[in-house]
Amino acid sequence: MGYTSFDDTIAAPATIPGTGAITVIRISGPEALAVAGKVVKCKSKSLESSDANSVRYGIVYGEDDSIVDEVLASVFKAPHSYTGEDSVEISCHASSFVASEILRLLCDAGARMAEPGEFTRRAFVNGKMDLAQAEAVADVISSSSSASLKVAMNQLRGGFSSELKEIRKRLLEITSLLELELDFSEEDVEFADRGKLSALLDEVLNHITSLASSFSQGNAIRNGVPVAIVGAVNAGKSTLLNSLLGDDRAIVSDIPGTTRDTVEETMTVDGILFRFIDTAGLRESEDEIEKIGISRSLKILSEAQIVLAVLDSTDSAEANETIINDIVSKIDPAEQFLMVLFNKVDIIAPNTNVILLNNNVSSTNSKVIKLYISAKDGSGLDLLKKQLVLSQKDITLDSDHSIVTNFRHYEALRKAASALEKVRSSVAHGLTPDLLAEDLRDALAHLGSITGEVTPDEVLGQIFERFCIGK
Ligand SMILES: Nc1nc2c(ncn2[C@@H]2O[C@H](COP(=O)(O)OP(=O)(O)OP(=O)(O)O)[C@@H](O)[C@H]2O)c(=O)[nH]1
Ligand SMILES: [Mg+2]
Repeated sequence: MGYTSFDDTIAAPATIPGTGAITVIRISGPEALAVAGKVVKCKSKSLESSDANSVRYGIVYGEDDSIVDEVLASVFKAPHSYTGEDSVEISCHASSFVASEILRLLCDAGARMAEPGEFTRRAFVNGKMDLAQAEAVADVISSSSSASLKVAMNQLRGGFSSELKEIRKRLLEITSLLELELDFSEEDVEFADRGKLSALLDEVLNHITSLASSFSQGNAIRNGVPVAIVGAVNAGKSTLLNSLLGDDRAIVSDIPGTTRDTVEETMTVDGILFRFIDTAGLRESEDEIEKIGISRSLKILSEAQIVLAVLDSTDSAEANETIINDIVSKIDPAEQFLMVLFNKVDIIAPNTNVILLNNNVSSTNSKVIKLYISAKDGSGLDLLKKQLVLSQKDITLDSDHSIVTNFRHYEALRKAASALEKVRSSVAHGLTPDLLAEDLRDALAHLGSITGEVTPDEVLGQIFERFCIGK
C-alpha cells in the first residue's frame, strides 16, 4: 500500500489542553506546512520553507496583532512522519484558551478539525502501520502495568503482525497448490500431497488456537488478573482487601454480613495488574439483599483466575472445612488458582489445629497453596503477594509468542480456526480441492482482517471511532 490520497489538512490537540506545561497541536495533510506557516511566524526563513525534521521557534499572532503565544513547531515531511504526510506539531503553553485560539487560527488558514483517531487512520491508510499496530497505539497509551505495556509494545512494533504474516504465508502456499490442482482437475492430478497437507494444517491450526487461547491471559493483563476474595462472614475479607491496597476501601466491622455488594479495586504488584474483588460472606441467609450479594459472590468466584479463600482461624476446624469444601466444589481446579488463607493468626494460640483440609483441597490440585496471615497486622501479606505474582509467571516470562489482548483479534482467530477445521475434515474425507480452497480462503480473510489487509471500511470506522481526537 503506497501513501497518498487525502487532500485535506487536519488539526487537533494531541495532548489535553489545560493540564501539564505544554499542549501539542498536530497538523497533518498536504497543506500542513502552508497552513502552519500562516499561523506561526518565524524570524528568518518562513515555517513553510523549513527543512524536514527541524524545530522552529515562532510567534502566533491574533487578528488584532496581539501575541497569542510563543511556540515551537516541529516539521516533518512525507513520508517520514507519523501519518506519512507532511506534518507539523506545534508546542504551545497548556492554556486551553491558547490551544483553542491556535486551532481556530489554523482552521481559518485552511485546516479542519480532525475526527477521533484520524491521524492514526491516515497512518494506517498510508502504510505506516497495519491495523493491529494502529490498535496497539491506543493500548500503549492506556497501559497501566509493565506487563500490559510489554504486550502492547510487542504489537505496536509488529511482533504479532509478523507472526500472523508467517501463518498467512503457509496458508497461501497450501491454497496456491490446491488452486493449481483445480486448474488441472480434468486430468485428475493431485499436486498437493494430502499427508503433507494435513500435517501443515495441524501445525498452523495449533498455532492459531494457541494465539486465540492466550486471550484470557491477554485480557487479564489488560484489565487486571481477577482475584476473588471469598469466605465466611467475618473471616476478614474486607480487612484483607484494605490491607493489600493500603487504603480503607471497604467497610470493616465485626457485624457478620457487613459486605453486601462486591467491592473492586486494581493494584499493580511487581509489574502485574491485579483486580481484587471483595465479596459478601458466604452463609445461609433469609435477607433478600444479602442473598443477592451472595449470588454475586458465587459468580465472582467462578469467574476469577485466582481465588483467595479467607478462613477465620479462630472458627472451628469443622466450620472451616465446610466452607472450604463448598468453595472447592465451585471452582475449576485446572483453570483457577486457590489460595487458602488462614486469617487472624495474630489472635490464635500457637499450634492450634485450624483445619483438617481434606484431600479434595490439598492433594488432587496442583494449583493450591496455604498461607497463614493476619489481614489486620499485615503479617504474611508479602508472601501472599509473592504467590500472586508467581501464579502469573507463565505470562510474564514467555515473550516468544504474542499474547492476544483485543477481542476483535480473538474473534478473527477463532473464525479462522473453525474454517481451517473444516479444511482439515475435508482433507480427511478426501473432498475435492475446490471445496478445500474455499474454506482456506475464508481462513485467510479472517486472519487478514486482523492486520487490515481485508477489512471493510465500516469496521475500520468502528475501530478508529473509539480513539480520542488527536490520536
Ligand atoms: N485479630 C484480627 N481480627 C481481624 C483480622 N482480620 C479481620 N479481623 C476482624 O474481623 C472482623 C470482620 O472483618 P471484616 O474484614 O469486616 O470481615 P469480612 O470477611 O469482610 O466480613 P463480611 O463482610 O461480613 O462477610 C472485624 O472486626 C475485623 O477487625 C485479623 O487478621 N486479626
Ligand atoms: Mg466484608
